[in-house]
Amino acid sequence: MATLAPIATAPLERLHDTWEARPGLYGILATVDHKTIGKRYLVTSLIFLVLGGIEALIMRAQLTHANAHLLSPGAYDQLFTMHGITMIFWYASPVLSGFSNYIWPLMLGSRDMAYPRVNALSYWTFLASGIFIYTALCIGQAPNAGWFAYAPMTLRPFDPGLNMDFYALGLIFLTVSTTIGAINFIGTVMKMRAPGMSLNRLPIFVYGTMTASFAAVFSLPALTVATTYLYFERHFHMHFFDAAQGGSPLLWQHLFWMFGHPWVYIIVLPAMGMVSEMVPTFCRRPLVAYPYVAMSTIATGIIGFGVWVHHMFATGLPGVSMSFFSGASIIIAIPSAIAVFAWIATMWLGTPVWKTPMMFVAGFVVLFVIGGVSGVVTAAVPFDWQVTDTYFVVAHIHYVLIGINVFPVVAAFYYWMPKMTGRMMSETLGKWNFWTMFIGFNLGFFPMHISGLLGMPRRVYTYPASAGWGSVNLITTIGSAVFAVGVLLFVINIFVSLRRGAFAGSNPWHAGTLEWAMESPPPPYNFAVIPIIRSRLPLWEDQLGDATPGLISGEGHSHVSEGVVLAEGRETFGTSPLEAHPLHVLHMPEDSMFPFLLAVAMLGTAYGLVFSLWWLAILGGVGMLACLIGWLWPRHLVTGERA
Ligand code: HEM
Ligand SMILES: [Cu+2]
Repeated sequence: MATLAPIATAPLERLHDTWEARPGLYGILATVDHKTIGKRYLVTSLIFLVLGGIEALIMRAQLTHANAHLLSPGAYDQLFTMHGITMIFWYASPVLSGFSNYIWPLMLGSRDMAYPRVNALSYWTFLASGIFIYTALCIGQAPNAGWFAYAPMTLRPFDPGLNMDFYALGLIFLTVSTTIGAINFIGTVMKMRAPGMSLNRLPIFVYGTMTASFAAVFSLPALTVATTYLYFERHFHMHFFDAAQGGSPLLWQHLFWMFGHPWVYIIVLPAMGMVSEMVPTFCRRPLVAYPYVAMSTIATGIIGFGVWVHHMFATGLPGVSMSFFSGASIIIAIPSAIAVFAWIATMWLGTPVWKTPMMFVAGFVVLFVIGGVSGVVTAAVPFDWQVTDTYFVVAHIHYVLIGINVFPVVAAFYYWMPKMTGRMMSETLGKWNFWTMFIGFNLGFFPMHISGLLGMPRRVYTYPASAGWGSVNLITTIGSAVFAVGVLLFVINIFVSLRRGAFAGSNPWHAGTLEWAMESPPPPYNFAVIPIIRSRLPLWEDQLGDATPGLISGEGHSHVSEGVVLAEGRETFGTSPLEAHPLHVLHMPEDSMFPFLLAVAMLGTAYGLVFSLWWLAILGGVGMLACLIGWLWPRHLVTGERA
């Protein structure tokens, strides 16, 4: 197996000095290291997962039995909305960005992302927008119209507090982070791959995040437009959504779901990609049908733009358009099914090793199938009319979101944490973790299908005893509590492994992809020499020989320990988009305070706008401008840099 051969120490020290962040506060705030940023993303989004989970448990406590009085209707509204937006926007997508940020350059054989400062800005704006939205909860004026915030409910006459102003501005703020993050991923995949890592040698995880990033760039503008309209309508009496004044409430729904459905794929495709990395490792064979899985990832991303109206079947649209969108929604299951068959075939043909990540992956496949089936049936218009806005849909979204996002994410923590920290997570605790989460989840969420079919509407703070929904709800609450214990075990396992986990070494799972080539945790410069790639699984070439996928006879093998050192300042290769031919040596930027300061200024503006403190908004705006000027100011080349 290829490992790093010792190279002369002098360049290593130089590399270390150039790439390491400065100690102290400056280093903390100014670092642009993708590994640090990735870890911050992961920790912050886990905190949001816990916050959203606490909100969920409070709701479940209220719903345990009929006529409960733990929460007022207004408080319940704020809780389900905060729970929904926290999970969807501040947990599910950022946690995947965290993994991609950390893993991508290692997997691609690069020393950083394409735009390291933009990367830092995307983290700081993510954090700042989260602080902003939780300010609303702290002052008791959290968003309260559901995560998709339908007009006209959200307009001033019906919702006069600051609640929906926080929603509109918070999402615009977060969109900045997500958009620039996505552009960074696209730039990275196009330019920053190790020489020889052609498109047919890219890991599926990279395909997943890449597709999600394109989808984000094309779908987020619809959300920005919708939320900007909402803010303008609420503050400046414009009438985008007010039917009485010639606006249209349906305009909100179209804009929101044009963004909203692609977003669903944004928070599942990278997770499916992570599964496609773990399955081969634990089944000890390359992924079956790699090209089809790669293509199906892209196909899902594209078809995902043509199904949004399935969220609007109950709005009275013409039958023809409904049948079109119903058909598209059924068709989109096909590419997902291709991926499922590929994983099952890989397990079938390989020899699965049942480590904790693999158990979560197998659990994910089961939940994915259940969530997929409840999705396909709701794509049929008459069935949707029966179950829309009932707990059947709540069951469906949780099977999809927890099944396709949370389970793979937990698997990925078990899988990649050893790379990030140098220590293994406990397998014993891991098994407990898996079974409590899996059993708790199914116990809690499967019965929601039944309460939905029994007619229980979503977003109700309580129900009468005569409705007959008491026992299903009791079971649901118990299951949710068991699931929460599972999440707690997971968090405990993280902390335990940080202190006492066994040392991981460079490649504890004997995986085949490049991120396992260097020691764990990786040095600040990632690779001592820039690797040269000749197959899809560079670290398995010794075992698989000529059967390694992506190997072309006559081209030779991958080199991980020999290659170009590039140690004159922060340097890495820029390569061509298709074949990854080395084109030029890229000079990567130094650390900078401007991304952090820019995010602080944006936070100021957001507070100014929400509280109508115009002086603060203007001050923030001036601050932003100043930061941008500082950021873009032409620098003189310092010693060691090359033009
Ligand atoms: C312990 C785990 C969880 C529990 C017990 C839970 C429970 C709930 C409950 C009780 C509701 C409100 C139902 C209603 O009144 O209509 C809800 C809504 C929702 N949940 Fe969860 N949830 C959990 C985890 C998650 C996760 C991980 C995600 C996403 C990644 C998520 C996404 C949503 C969404 C999008 C809604 C809809 C909010 C809305 O109606 O606007 N949930 N959940
Ligand atoms: Cu959808």
